[in-house]
Amino acid sequence: MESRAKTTFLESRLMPAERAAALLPSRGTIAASGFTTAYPKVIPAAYAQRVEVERARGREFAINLYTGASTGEALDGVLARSGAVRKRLPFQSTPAMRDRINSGEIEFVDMHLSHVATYIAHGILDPIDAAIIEAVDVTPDGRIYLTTSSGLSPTFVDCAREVFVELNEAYPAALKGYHDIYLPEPPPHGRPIHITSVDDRIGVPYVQCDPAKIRAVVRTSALDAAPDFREPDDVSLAIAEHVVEFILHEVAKGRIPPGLLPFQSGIGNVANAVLSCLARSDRIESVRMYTEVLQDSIFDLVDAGKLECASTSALTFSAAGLDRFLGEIEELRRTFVIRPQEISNNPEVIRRMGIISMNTALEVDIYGHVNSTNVMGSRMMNGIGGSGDFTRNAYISIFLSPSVAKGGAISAFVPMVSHVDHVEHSTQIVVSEYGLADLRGLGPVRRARLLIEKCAHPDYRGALAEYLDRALETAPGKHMPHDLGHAFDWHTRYLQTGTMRA
Ligand code: 0RQ
Repeated sequence: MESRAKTTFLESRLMPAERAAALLPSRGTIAASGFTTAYPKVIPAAYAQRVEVERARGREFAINLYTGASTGEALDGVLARSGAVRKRLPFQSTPAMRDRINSGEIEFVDMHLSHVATYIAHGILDPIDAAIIEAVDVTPDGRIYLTTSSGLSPTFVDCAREVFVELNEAYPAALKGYHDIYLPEPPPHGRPIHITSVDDRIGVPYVQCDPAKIRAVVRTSALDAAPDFREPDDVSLAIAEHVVEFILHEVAKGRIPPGLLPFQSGIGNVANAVLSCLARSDRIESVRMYTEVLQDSIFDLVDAGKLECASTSALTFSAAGLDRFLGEIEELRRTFVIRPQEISNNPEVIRRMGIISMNTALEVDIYGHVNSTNVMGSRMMNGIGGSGDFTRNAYISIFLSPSVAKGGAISAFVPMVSHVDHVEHSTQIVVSEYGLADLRGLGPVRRARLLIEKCAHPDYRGALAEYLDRALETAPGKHMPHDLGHAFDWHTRYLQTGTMRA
């Protein structure tokens, strides 16, 4: 009976990607699943083809594209190149999208990931005409079972006028049960979010949709473009070792309980190396993660028998990592939980659970302001993502950065950052391969001296100290002295000569 209902439901909705793409709007807002992984792939490709054909005939396309976080070439790449995207939010990392944002062709709204759902629900952002959601299953009563991320999909399904499902048959049905779908209640009388332990489940394993809104179901077996993680290099390993030493020091001081606090870890190779190092340390017995992305390094913790549980909004595995995950999908369900980003990045939960956040910076200034997004103050890299949600609310916020970039031509430690994402008030611990600066409880000038001594590359330390001394001499205020006429000399020198070195 149930299976007949399913067949009937699917028969009435199943169609090729081209037909589904033809039903999407040419103007308005398209929201898509995807938080590093689990973005739709075949409907966007068909839509991009349609855009090409119809634009040649003079039709105009202008869409806003919302997702949970970054996606891949199959969504951001093809749609950016199609010329249909006018506005993109809240995070991206695909070269084609990044280039068009930086050329001024696409308006990018770089947002805290925890804010997006509120902006949609309260009508601050344009309403969603169509949501395209990758799923492992969809039932006649409108239950949509998501694949490897949750992100904003529950909110998109809830708010969209129409829903398009990409039914991805590359994933086994055993993925069902990984998700814990629960959305915060609106203010002013919303109840607290009842997560007191990383592995608490408070919702249901599917996204409920009004079946009448499901306009199309398209079958696919296309996989996400898997990231490639490098073996940790010496710089990443040195950074990771400083972090582990610091955590153990805080435990010894009684500032972190012996069972540790849950960790959040950002994206990229350095973050991956830190988790691997936690797994290898014989002085760390168990780890809990309350984070937004899990990368391959989570398996180092699993193999070391140290992973108690991991809450995330996305599984972001390399091809080998995904194989391993699929091979152990039944056992890992006890350990992993995938949550909507309104929950994984929820400031109240992060603060209450005492998270230790670890994110990567592009550059840090002598007083601890952090730039995570805009290279040389203007060229967008990826976006702030969830780094602000975690940093601002963490019990301990850690920023990681190699001391130099581009073979030493750029110092990651500068007199004044060329763009600010995280202010000195939120930045507590800064780590480079040279050392760790604990900025907590220090005034600006002492912070500056410590950051220069512990974190800056030796080639740039002298020049940073000179800048600070000159600022102390010349600035009208000695609280956070700056030599404003020269604060950006290093950046302008790099732009003019290709190096920050004098
Ligand atoms: O460029 O590869 O062309 O040489 O930046 O740097 O060292 O590979 O580091 O991949 O971890 O990325 C901040 C971008 C770091 C990332 C950032 C150049 C460097 C290289 C990448 P090349 P690395 P990563 C959770 C948390 C914000 C969002 C966030 C990020 C490239 O971590 O997007 O934290 N963070 N989210 O050469 C110019 C500098 C530079 C520089 C490095 N000072 N100036 N270029 N580079 N420092 C996840 C989510 O929110 C979903």
